[in-house]
Amino acid sequence: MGKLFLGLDSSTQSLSAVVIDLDAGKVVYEHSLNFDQALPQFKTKNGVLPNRDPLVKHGNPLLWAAALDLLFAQMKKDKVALKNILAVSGSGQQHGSVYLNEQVVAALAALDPKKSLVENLDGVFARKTSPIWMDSSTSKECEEIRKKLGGVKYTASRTGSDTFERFTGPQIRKFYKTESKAYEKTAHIALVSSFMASLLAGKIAPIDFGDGAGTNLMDIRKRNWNHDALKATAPGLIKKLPLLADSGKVIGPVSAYFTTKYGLNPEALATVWTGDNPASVIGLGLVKPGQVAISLGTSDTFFGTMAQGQTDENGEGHVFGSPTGGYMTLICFKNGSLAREKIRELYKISDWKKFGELVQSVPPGNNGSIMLPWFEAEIVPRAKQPGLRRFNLDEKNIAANCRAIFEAQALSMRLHSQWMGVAPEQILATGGAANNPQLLQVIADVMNCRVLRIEVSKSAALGAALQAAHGWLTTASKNPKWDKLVAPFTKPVPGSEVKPDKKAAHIYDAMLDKYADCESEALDPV
Ligand code: XUL
Repeated sequence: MGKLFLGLDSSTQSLSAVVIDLDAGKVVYEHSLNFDQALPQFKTKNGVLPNRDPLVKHGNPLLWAAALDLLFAQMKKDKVALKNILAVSGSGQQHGSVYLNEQVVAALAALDPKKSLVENLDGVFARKTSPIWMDSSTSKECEEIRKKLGGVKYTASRTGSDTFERFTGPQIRKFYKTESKAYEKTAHIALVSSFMASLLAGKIAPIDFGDGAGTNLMDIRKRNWNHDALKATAPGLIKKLPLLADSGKVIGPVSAYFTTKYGLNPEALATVWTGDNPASVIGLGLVKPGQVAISLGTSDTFFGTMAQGQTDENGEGHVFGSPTGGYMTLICFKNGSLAREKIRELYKISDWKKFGELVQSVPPGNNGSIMLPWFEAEIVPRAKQPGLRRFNLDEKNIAANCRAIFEAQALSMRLHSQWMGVAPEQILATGGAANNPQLLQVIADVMNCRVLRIEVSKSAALGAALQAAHGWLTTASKNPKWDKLVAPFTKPVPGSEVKPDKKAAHIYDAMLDKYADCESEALDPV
């Protein structure tokens, strides 16, 4: 058996574990625990507590702690070699916040293995529930903070993103405004990631630069809490926030709670956690500037790595610290598979193979036809009015409409990633729609670079395990290299490479401006 590392991912709906054998370059264990099913007493639906206000989405931090107990019990039952794990790291759903009172420090230091984590945490919360990333109830607070910071451009260039409803700063501001007594009693504010790391370390854990950048409170370049942003958010905030640190940095040995109760190696190191997106960047092997991946799911997400922290002055994209030390970007297009499926339904096309044939029957550039497939209000670009828009595109021409949606999605990706100043050498595609060869071909042609498919089932938990390995090796003065570390775990699917067609790429170079004009016209009609 080689060196074993454990990565955990506390996501919206589940807690997952991945154990890697670093020397064998293999994942040796994976397990996911679904919150609704495993812990029905918390009454969540898809991990979220019911609320009368559809904009309010909260989770329960005790549920996350209970899940940690259950997952360790499961690993023990599954005979995972917990006594050989050298370090543990993790990732959490980004932006979610946990509000703790001053009793938490003593409670964490004395976690009693005879009790459950839930019992151990009795009385430590200053707020019973945690707003999570799906919450969109803070538009007013976003406006207030943005205004105090001097507008979209300044907010984005300073904190890495414009203010967003789900980001922690606006959420903290709403808590301060609506429950000021409880805010005063809050001694420590944690993110989901740092809360879970605190349980494992038995002490308040730092927030890393990846997840810290999802708060609208951290200076993206200086990597410290930004005084102006703190002041614009709520009084006395600096005292309530933990230190910022590199993800994977060793906090100390794991709490005796886990060694006594589950047989985890007493010398195992607990390290700083990060957000699920920064962890996925590692789990997909994006460790060098210029590397890009796209996740083609319900929404399409574009992840890229950058050496410098350029920010998007339009305030659409996000810049987070990357666990490898540089920066990563996240651009989320809401109308991904959601929109592709809508077009398929609209034209009653039996399957994706047929859809692909229709796409191929029309030449690249679609004879000048353009579509904006914003079935749902779009995030990038910020289009508040949903709707399908066609430009020089005949509604009745089925094949042209099929080609138009693929081209629109790829052109939008190219247009809205330009601020990064990164011309990708290759793009890794993951998610359900990455199985669609025609979609990958259009992306390769529009982006003018090769596209390869990668299949990693739990990219965040895998990234967390690799982060644990990196932290442990660094502490052992082994000077680990990220590219070597991730390589065996992040190989693209053999034979999946799609090469750009030079002629098509030329056509799309010319089409980009036209596409941008269509967007401008739709967003700001004259
Ligand atoms: C990123 C975001 C989501 C969550 C999902 O900004 O809000 O991707 O991290 O867990």
